[in-house]
Amino acid sequence: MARAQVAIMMGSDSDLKVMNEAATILQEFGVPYEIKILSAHRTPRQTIEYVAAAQAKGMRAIIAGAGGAAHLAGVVAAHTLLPVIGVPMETEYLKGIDSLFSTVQMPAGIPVGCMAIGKAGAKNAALLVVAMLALSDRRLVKKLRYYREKMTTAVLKKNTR
Ligand code: RP5
Repeated sequence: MARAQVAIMMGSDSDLKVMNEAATILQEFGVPYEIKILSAHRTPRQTIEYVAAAQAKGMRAIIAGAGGAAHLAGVVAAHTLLPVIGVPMETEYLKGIDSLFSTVQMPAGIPVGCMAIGKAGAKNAALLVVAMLALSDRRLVKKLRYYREKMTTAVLKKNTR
């Protein structure tokens, strides 16, 4: 099996259903990935150890989904030079606004790219990683172009009904 290029991390297995959207996109584009459930507060040591080793293992980017006081992406970003993209999870009481603000409001110096709340964010996180990898991979450029063409066709088709 090819070495993983992307780590899809999440704070809890309750995030898995949403974060699987990112996995599906990476699969579609043939980008090898690894899924890790590690929490910034429940497994702090293991989270840092995993992230610190990621670049040397050949990872090129990390996607981190978390909900509530969602500090996973920020903690991850603090322990690696790899680009980190955060996905705020929808939550029961504050509907993900808590996760969004926690993820997006990183103080200057340690960037986290923040996507939309929930499934759209998870999908787009993977598509953004694909676009980053496509900078040095023509095969991915072609696939991205095809992906967008398919979307365009699907929308236009709805007008012919
Ligand atoms: C965060 O707390 C996780 O990312 C999850 O979104 C949220 C709730 O976790 P569980 O209580 O469902 O495990 O750390």
